[in-house]
Amino acid sequence: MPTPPVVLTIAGFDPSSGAGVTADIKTIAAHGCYGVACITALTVQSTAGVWRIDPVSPKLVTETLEELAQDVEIASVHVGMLGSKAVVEAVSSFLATQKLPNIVVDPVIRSSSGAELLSEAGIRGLVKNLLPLATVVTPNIDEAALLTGLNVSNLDQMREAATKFHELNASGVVITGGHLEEAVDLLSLAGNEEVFRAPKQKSKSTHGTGCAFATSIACHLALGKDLTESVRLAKSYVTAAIRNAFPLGRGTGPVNHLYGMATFETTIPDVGKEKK
Ligand code: PXL
Repeated sequence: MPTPPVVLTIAGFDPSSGAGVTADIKTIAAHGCYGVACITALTVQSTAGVWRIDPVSPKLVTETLEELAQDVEIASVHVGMLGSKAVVEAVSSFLATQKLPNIVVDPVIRSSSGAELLSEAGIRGLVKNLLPLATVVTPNIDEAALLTGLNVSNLDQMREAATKFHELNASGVVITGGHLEEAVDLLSLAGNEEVFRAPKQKSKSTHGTGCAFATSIACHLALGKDLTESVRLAKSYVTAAIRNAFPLGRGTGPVNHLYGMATFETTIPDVGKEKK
């Protein structure tokens, strides 16, 4: 069996597995890659909302990342929720020293239910130290507005925000406008842009769409696709994961990360069967 590309996700833990590292590992497996993870924060949450956030110590984060980087060849990195300024700094200095390829930064600031997931100081650290290291940064329109200080609610404003992200030294930018009347995403890369349009999807199962999108981009980059193709394929993955979702919990349910997985059948059919 050939070794699949290894995708590293650096993100928080959502016990309901709609978002965060456990969701990311599902996404990575769904793409045929191998997932390794560094947890940045524990949260108490369910589909109903986020109730508590405990950041992991920056030292534990650094040690985890260094241990993984020494052991396996990392083909791409997904950075999700970081949870504290100290963890933003630990992750930034790790990535600055290691020079890993294909770094996808999802600037997680607030949960869809409105909980604050990163402080003002953490956001400043992310802009200063992490954006310049990103192959691509994937804010939704609210995060884009918060990070650039601009209004971002239509395509022209998304273009202005993308320019601002480039001024902040982000190499590629995808701004996702899934909440707009016509769902539109803008990819801006070295002076070129690509607009992805899709009909808006009405669904109660959208918890984790941002994590799934950014992680899917990281997987496609790891598999050797270019950025434009990776974004197109990631958008299609998330659309399918929403369409194939099942109801779960009282609140916003998870997307179905593993919609493409066949029912499990052992490939060694006679294991466990008694020989007569
Ligand atoms: O969707 C943003 C997000 C990312 N990561 C973790 C989360 C959330 C939202 O709740 O909990 C761990």
